[in-house]
Amino acid sequence: MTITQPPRGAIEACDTEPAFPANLIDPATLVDVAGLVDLAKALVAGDKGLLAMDESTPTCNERFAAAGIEQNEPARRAYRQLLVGTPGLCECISGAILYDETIRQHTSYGVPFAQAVADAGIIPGVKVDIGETALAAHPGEQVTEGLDGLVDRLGEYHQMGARFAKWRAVFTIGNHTPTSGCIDANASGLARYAAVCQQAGLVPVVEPEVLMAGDHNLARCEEVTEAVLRAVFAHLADQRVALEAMILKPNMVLPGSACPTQSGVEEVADATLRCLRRAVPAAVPGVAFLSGGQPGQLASARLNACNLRFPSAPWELAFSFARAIQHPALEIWGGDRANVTAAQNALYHRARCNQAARRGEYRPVMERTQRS
Ligand code: 5MM
Repeated sequence: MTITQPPRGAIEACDTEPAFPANLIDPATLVDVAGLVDLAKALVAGDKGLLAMDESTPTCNERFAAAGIEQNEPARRAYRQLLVGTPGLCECISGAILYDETIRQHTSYGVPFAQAVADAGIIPGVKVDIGETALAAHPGEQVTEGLDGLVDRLGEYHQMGARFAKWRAVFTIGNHTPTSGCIDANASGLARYAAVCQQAGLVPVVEPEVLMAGDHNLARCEEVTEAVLRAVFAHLADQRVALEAMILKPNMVLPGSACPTQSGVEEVADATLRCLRRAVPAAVPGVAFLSGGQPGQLASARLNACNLRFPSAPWELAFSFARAIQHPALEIWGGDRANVTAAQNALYHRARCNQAARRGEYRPVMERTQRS
């Protein structure tokens, strides 16, 4: 589909701008919207999900240190090669999100990482934000950076083989947070990133994460998540982002990790879907949840409940987990080459469990059957 622009006067005369996809893309930067729509659909098709393996170097090192693994570039490369080389991974995983360091690396066989991902039957993607910084005049709140030079970086990533991108913004629940200033600044950043991505021919994965840290209850998380998502979609509309050609990567609606009342999986699924229905347009093809520090089995059970209880949701309800899918594999590997196969089997197992959860067919008994 090629989008052409109506005469400029036609747009300027409008009091309210028509929503995408009505002829709003500048002819100087014609975008193959149909290609992006197909790609976005492919990322959430069937019962597959995304593998988030885009931990920044500090985060990766932190997780390596906790598992007693050396923290250096060869170790990070070896671990990412282990993940990508997992036999059969493409049965459950449609796309893998790489980090800047990884997409610039080659495997030990000399293959560029994005190529290795594609060779494994998985669509390569890349995290393109450069992390969070303190938001001025908003104590305790952060804003995500990375818009400067983004057009050039996206061109480079596309040449390296990336076909989608990811940008994460974080929101902390406190007595007086998140503030409207923090929500607005981050929603604006997410929307500007998404528009630039589509212009560069990459599908944007838009990740507004309301953090689980805190003692707030489920209702408070629902209230905040809804406010954040409403702001994000208002900014996406302002920036003329094609909703059909993006993926939303939100948190599930959960009580804070320190909340004395922890809700059941059905309650979490109901709150999550109520929130999404209120704030996420049906044009978005897929919602790929982050795990946010949930234990792997619980994340699978909650994703399962979402799919089981809402089979006719307008969006695919998928996953884009990092910790909840990688954690057992990382622990088993421990930096030792002798453990690679066992670690890959653990990764494959969690991927299979989440694949079953996509169909509403995950059962705790599945945890007892793992290939060896
Ligand atoms: C929330 O983090 C994303 C999903 O991971 P979980 O499933 O573990 O919550 C993840 O893609 C994250 O954005 C990357 O790990 C990068 O995080 P850092 O902190 O390294 O930028």
